[in-house]
Amino acid sequence: MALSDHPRHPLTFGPSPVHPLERLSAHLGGPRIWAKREDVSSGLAFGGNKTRKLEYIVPDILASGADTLVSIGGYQSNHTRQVAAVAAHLGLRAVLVQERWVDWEDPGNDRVGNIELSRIMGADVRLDDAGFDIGIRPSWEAALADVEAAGGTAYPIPAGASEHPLGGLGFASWAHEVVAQEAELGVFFDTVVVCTVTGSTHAGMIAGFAEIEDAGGRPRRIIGIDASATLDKTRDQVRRIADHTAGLLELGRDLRDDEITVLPGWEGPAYGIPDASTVEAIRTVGRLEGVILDPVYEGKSMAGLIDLVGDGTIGPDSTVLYAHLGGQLALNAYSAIFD
Ligand code: 5PA
Repeated sequence: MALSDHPRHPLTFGPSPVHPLERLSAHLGGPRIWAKREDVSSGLAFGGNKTRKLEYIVPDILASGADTLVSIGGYQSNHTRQVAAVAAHLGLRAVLVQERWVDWEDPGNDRVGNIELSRIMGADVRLDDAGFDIGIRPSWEAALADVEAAGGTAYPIPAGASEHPLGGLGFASWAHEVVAQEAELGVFFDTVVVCTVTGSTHAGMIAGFAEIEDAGGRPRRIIGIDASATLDKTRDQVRRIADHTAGLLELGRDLRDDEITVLPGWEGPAYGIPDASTVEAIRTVGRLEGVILDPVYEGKSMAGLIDLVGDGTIGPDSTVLYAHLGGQLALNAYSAIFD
């Protein structure tokens, strides 16, 4: 089954925009840096990478006859906010387990930004004290059971929609979209930089670009920057989801180890906690480009990009595509950093 045989329910305006970051490129003094913007490609509560993943999951939701989406994330989860938006858009209910994934005492951490929007959109938000883990959680299983016990029909969406069997397809399709945009723009992105935590964004890209390469496309590097600070779990999850997604696309071969790169070094002291490099990357891109990054995900992947240019891993002749996956709403819960 090719990607185009998998049903897709559009939740975005169309292909996400791609544009050069001219002043950042000049500042770094070597490679040309471009961004592809998942943060501005949907009208559903500011969108982001989960909106794109959910495009391939909604047909299964609708076919299942479920009336309630049940998902999980941290207090400031972007994912659960996007699930709440998609539920509202489809006329379904959403139950969201929001765990204390981050030890971060900003006033309003459990009230502003993502969680505020989820509440506005009518989601049943349930706070839970458990800490960070990208795996399957008892609190989420309990919420699923609750919905069923109350006579509802639950549709489970795991953290980041990653362990969902169709979770990798959205970013396999992203890879094909990139190739079409390259043809229009007359560029070739030899390096893609992407933030990775629950893994299906990065994994979907790996599977999609493998398919493109096997069909005669030019090879390129997909560099995942870990923001989970639980590197081994994220690496395993990226590998597992990439293999599974490659199977859905009938790639017909195993993915090679060199196709899967998840780099540590910019995760900060823990998931959700920025370090000096995260904050510096956010300020740099804000001041040079007027483009906003967040301290949990995109600030960390941008810090990685900047350092990889600095140490020559990304060479001066490279043309780089930075995947901007959204996430800015969490900035509301990090006000103290920029006081
Ligand atoms: C997230 C995830 P993956 O989880 O697919 O690896 O994507 C990482 C990522 N950028 C990158 C942004 C803005 C993200 O929101 N967010 C999670 C959430 O609950 O919001 C799944 C963790």
